[in-house]
Amino acid sequence: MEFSKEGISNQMLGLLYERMLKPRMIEERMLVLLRQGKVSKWFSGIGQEAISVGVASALTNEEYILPMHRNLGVFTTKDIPLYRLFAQWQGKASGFTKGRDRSFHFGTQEYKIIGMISHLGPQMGVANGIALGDLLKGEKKVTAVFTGDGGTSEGDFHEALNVASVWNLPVLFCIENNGYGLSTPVNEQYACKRLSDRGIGYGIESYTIKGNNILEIYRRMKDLVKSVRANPRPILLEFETFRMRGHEEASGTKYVPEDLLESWAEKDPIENYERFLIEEKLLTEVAIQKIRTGIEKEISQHLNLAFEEGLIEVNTDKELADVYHPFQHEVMEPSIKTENIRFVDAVSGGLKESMKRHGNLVVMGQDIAEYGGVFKVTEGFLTEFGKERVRNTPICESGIIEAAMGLSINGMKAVVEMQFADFVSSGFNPVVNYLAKSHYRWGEPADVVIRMPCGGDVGAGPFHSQTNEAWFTKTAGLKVAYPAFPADAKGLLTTGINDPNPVLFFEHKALYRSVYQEVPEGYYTLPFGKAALLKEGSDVTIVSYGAGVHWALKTLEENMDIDADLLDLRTLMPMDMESIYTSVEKTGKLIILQEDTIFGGIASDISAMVSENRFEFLDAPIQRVASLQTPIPFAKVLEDNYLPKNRFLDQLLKLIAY
Ligand SMILES: Cc1ncc(C[n+]2csc(CCOP(=O)(O)OP(=O)(O)O)c2C)c(N)n1
Repeated sequence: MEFSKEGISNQMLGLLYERMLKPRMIEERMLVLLRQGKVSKWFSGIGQEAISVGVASALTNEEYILPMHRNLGVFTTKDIPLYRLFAQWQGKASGFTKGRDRSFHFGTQEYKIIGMISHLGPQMGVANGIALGDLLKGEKKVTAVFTGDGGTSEGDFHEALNVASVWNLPVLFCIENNGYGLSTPVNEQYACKRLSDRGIGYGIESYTIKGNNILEIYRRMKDLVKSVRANPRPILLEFETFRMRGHEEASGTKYVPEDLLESWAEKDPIENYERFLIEEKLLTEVAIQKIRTGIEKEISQHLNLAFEEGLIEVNTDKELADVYHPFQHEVMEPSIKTENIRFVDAVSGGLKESMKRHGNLVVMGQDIAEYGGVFKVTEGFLTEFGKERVRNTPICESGIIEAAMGLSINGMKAVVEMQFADFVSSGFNPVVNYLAKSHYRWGEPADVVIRMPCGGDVGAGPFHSQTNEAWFTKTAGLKVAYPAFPADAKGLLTTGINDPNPVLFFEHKALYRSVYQEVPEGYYTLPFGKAALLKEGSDVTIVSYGAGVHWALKTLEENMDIDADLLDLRTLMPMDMESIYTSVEKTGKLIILQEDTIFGGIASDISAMVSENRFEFLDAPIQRVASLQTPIPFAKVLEDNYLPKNRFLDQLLKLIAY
């Protein structure tokens, strides 16, 4: 292996050696502890240390780095106290996740390290968001993110490269090509010649670098980092290396040809570099021993600290409280001046008021800039707020939701418009796994609102009509709003944007242009978790939300003899169960009208909770009225048959007569 020390100080040459040696020695100790069952699952980075160390060493402490599961060297190079890492691996309180996640699945703003989620690929989209934040703030920084060769097959990788290229984001995408993804050799993972070739298709400058040569990596990284800070752009780097141990420690390397392991063993990044430093007279056997003893001592001391720490205390209240970032709703009273506007205008107004109020708010979505969005919610925004904050995106829901997460990590706020709520399925993973879980896992809120134009009765068929709120209400960590009226839509959207937690904001398309209301002008907020009692009566409680509220209202208007409480939930998570209980205590009968298909929806949970907690007040079985358990059909007659609105009156009358 050829080393050149040109341009690197002797002090740095020594430091790089120590920085590689430390993760190696920690891992050697870990292997023993793992066999004794004293630490959790382990993904070895032995043989790959030069990449973690070389990349991390080229960044400042103010620049974000997003490592993967084999990048212990990133954490140690950033000087995280070892006992905190050890405590993390033992699920103890001094770790980074209060025992809630394992291994390297954590981030720390203190060290500007943003850890992975198991799904690998989302890291790259998140890096884009962080880099975008830096660009918008005018900071000349780079963001570095890692992936394995296996991870390059995920859609997230391709979406991220494309977004970074289109937006010219200062991200260094670092592929560690280590020969295998679990047991799959690279020739079954991809068929291009080199992974760096993939950058070409995205118009990205790309390089393949020898991944076991610390000096080559460090020098190239220093140069590139300097250049990208001055001239922001993405760069794709493929580091050639090899995974010397099993995918994770328990699984071994039986499927790896012996000679391959042997040839890479000869290219060990630490042994070769050590030999070079000795030849250059920059290191002696005595000095090596001294360094080793120092690291050994540090490891032992910190391990003792971690072992001495007791097991984490279980406190259910704390577990539940940490799902969301604390948010104190600030009441901003509406103006007494009102205007008669449509639902869609109210959404637009709420968003516009929030854009004026939060200079760090960015809106992103397909066709939302010049075109104003397919429903024209952001019409005129581009002129008023500029192209940086009103961003057209490529068609890549995952990549953009991940970028929104990255913006949030970097102190910004983001609103993402799904063109249709149906398409959120293409961005499902980052919503339910990244945004929803980050606060519980490592205390990082996701200050993101996803706007969801949803719902049927518009003759748009199976992929433009779904009301998919139940995909999200069941996922801990998300908030879900579903207003039925313009004034609520405006005030709840502003609150959702103030709230640092991830919010799915459902906007029913059929209401956009059909429902008008006197809506307060200017900025105001409304609290989440408070249902609205739209009608008062004593015979029955009707609970609904979204378009269902309007179906129920119409039914009551056409049947004036029905004496019902009508509750509009307004937000589904949090849900105002107290108002439902209070009403049921009065009426003794409950019917829940939901547009979603009947199984596993909101109505089922409300029904279950009322049966469990107010059974003695009930005079009849709780009724759920919902859509047929089929996809949403296109033809009007079929859709009318699918939706519950024509079945509602019948079921309501039966309940009243029970
Ligand atoms: C979406 C997803 N699919 C599958 C897995 C299981 N898995 C975890 S790591 C891994 C291999 C990753 O290979 P690569 O990206 O090359 O990284 P390496 O482990 O080689 O460093 C697999 C298949 C996962 N974590 N996430």
